[in-house]
Amino acid sequence: MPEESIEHINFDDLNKRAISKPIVNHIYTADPSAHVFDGKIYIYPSHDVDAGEAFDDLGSHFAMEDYHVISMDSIDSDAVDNGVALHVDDVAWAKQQMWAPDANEKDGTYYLFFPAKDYEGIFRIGVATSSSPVGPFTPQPNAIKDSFSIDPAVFKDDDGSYYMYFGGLWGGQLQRWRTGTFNPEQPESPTAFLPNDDEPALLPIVAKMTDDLLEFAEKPKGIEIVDELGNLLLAGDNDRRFFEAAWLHKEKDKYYFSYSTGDTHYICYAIGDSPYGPFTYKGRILNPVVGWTSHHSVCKVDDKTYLFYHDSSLSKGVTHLRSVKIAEITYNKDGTIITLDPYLK
Ligand code: FUB
Repeated sequence: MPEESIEHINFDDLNKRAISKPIVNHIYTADPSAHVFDGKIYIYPSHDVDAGEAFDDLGSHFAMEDYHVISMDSIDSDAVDNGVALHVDDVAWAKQQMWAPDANEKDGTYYLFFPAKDYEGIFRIGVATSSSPVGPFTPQPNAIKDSFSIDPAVFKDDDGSYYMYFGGLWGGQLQRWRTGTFNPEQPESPTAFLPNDDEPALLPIVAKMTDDLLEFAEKPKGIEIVDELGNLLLAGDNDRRFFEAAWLHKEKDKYYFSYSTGDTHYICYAIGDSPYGPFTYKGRILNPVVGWTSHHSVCKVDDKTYLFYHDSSLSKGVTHLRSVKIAEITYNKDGTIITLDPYLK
């Protein structure tokens, strides 16, 4: 739901119609990446704060400094805030903007993957490790070599391989890497360097991880999202093209790549047969929420599948003060997902 329309919203009424409530309300949380480790639910969100930065289209108002891990014994139980898991001051290469993270586990070690701007103002992706899923996490001294842009999501495939999906337009800087190196020119607008509307949209990125999950095992490459005819989605197809918030999950041997369309505020998905794609666009998982951004994860808990998402209802529409929510999602027999409306009509 675009920012300009929030002044007309009656938040008391909206919150009554919301399909879910914030899982915590003592802090603002966003961009939830959910996993089940050892039978317990762990949510790795951004920790939203008001740092006094003005709203702009580069997302300068998202000036987050640390991460808290939220845990839940079951989908119906209270959510527990486990305190600061990692702070930007403890990451040697990172200067600011601890944006949407993810985590995963391998051989008893927990890995937190996070984007932040380095001292040159370039978004990179880092890794921090812990023996506990709730941290505290110890960061690597450097960002992942050849990493760029934002919103890492790390998927473990059934064969034990791990893949990182990432990328984000505008403030996420993906468009500044079109030539393979960072375009250092100061853009006058966040849309500078984007393809024309009739050109293929920028692709989200994937890279297989090394065995120790600390680096990319291969050069990152683009993931194709195509329409029903097999044509790449176009840059001007704002209702369907990738913007940010990559996530991958598997259902009945099919790979589901889901993402936010950014300026049109949908969470969409596309289905493929390989973790590298191509993925065929199938539809929407979530219609627009209150607040400019929409960001999610999909996680199976017991035998049900849940969408972890956020909105800005608790802050009464403040774009950078969001709250994580959870809603069940269901599949049709053909594997398509039934679209959720975040607020009942
Ligand atoms: O939280 C900061 C940014 O907002 C995330 O990285 C994007 O996905 C959007 O949710």
